[in-house]
Amino acid sequence: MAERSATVVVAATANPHKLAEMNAVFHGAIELLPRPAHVPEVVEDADSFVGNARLKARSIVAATGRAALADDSGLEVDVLDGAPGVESAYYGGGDHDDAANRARLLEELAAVADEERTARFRTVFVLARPDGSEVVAEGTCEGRIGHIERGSEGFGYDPLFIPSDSDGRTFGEHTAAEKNAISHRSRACHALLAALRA
Ligand code: ITT
Repeated sequence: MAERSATVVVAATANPHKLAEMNAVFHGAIELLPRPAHVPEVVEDADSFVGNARLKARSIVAATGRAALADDSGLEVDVLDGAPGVESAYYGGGDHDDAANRARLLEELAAVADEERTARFRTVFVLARPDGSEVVAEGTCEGRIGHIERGSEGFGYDPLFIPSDSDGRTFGEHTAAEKNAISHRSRACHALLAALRA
């Protein structure tokens, strides 16, 4: 039987952690070409993950004329009505200042008891094509927010996020392979692969 050929897309992300996680799960089934250096960062001003992922993917399609894959993702904390959500990257005031983002989150939750610290990571992919068509896929990972930072693996909010599907360690204390087995991003990757096969 002939092997199915890989889908080749330009990666919209400028975040090397995301890229590494995606490549580990796609394992070549989707080949990610590097984001061209000349493409300016898009202003992510949509009010939803899918809206921002579409903005990012479409800007790459416009600049390259090729299909592009964008991931917009973030953390939704129930007691904060879903915040930081689409503001996850700059919740602490800076731009992608992970330490400041985590510090603000701990501050907002200072008086919140364990059972009310439920949260989830969400990833939404938009694969946009030059003909205007697109494929959307999503993945979530349920968990809760710890009281202190633990571990130095991963990125962003990982040292504070304790996934429900594991043993009480934060994502910061999971190896890359362990995180990829249960993460929102890997679930979104599998959903995207399934949608492309359908
Ligand atoms: P691109 O837009 O270039 O893809 P980005 O880092 O700006 O990269 P987002 O706009 O989607 O990505 O912001 C996502 C933020 O949410 C990110 O900066 C982290 O703070 C957080 N985040 C997303 N996925 C995460 C994960 O797997 N672990 C920890 N934090 C995560």
